[in-house]
Amino acid sequence: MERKIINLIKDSSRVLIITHVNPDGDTLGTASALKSYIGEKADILVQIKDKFQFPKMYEFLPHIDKALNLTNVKNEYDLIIAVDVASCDRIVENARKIFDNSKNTIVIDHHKTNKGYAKLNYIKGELSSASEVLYELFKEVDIEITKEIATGLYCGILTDTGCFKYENTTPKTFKIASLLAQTGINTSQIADFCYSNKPKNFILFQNYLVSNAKFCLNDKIVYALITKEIMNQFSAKDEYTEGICETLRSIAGVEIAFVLKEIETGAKVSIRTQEIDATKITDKFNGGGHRRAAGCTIKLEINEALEKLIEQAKTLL
Ligand SMILES: [Mn+2]
Repeated sequence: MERKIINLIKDSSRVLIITHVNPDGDTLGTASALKSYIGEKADILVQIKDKFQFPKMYEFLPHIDKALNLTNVKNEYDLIIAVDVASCDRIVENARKIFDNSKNTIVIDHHKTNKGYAKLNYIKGELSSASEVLYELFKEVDIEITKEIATGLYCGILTDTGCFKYENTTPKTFKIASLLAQTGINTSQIADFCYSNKPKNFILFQNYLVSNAKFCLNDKIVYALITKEIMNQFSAKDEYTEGICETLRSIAGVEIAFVLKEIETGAKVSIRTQEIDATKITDKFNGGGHRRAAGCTIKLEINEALEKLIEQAKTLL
C-alpha cells in the first residue's frame, strides 16, 4: 500500500494536497510536510468557509504562505491527496468537484469514522494525528525525514495531542516526536508559534469568560455563556472560544463543564467532562463527539438551553 501511494505520487505530474475546511494544525502540518516531500509539482489547497479566518499561528509552516484557496484553485491536477479530512463533506464547493472528477485520489487520515472515500485510502484510526500517519507512511518506504518535513509533522502531532496530553498520545507518539526532534527542528519555537502567539483580545475575552463562569451542584458543574454582546465587546472571532471549556474542566472537583455560545438558531454547546460520558448528554440533543469532549446545537434561547443541559447532567451525576 505504502509503495503504491509513493509510486502514484511519482507518476503524477500535478498533485493537489487538500486540507479540511477551516483547517487546524494537524491538517496544515501534514499538508506542509507532504508538499516538502513532493516538491514543485504539488500545491496545497486551504479551504476557509463562513466567518472562519486562517489561523495565523500556522503561518510559520513551510509552503503554507503559497497555499491556494477556494477561489483560485483550478482543475489541473491528476492526483488529489486529502490529509486529515474525515469525510468528503469536509471538501467543499469547487474543490469537491475537482476531487470527485479526479482520476486518482488518496486519503491520508487518522479519524476512526473515516469510511475511505478515495481510490487509495491510508487510514490509521489508532494514531494520534494525520501527521503520525504520514510519518508511518514515509518510514515504511524509507523516505528521509528532513528538517523541513519534520517541522510540519511535529506541528500536527503537537496540536492534535494537545501537547502530548490527550488520550491519543501513545508511547509510539513520543518515539516519533523524539525522532522528529533529532532532525534539528526547534521544538520549543514551534510550540511558541502554536500556543504563545495569541491576539490580546483573545486572552482578555477568555479571561472574562472564565472569571464570569458560574458553578452549580456543589461546584460539580461549571458553565460559561457567550452572548453576541460579549462577542462584540471583545471583537471576538469564532476561534477565540477555543480552549475555554478545557480550562473550566481543569478546575478540581468539576465533573462537567459547559460552554454555550449564542448563534442565530439557538445555542452552540461544548461539553468537557471528567468521568461522565459526555455523549450521554449530547445524544439527547442530536450531538456527538468523544467520551470526554462532545458538542451539540440546541434550538433554544441560550438560558433555556442551559436549563435543559443541567437537567440532563443531573441525571448522570
Ligand atoms: Mn487530525
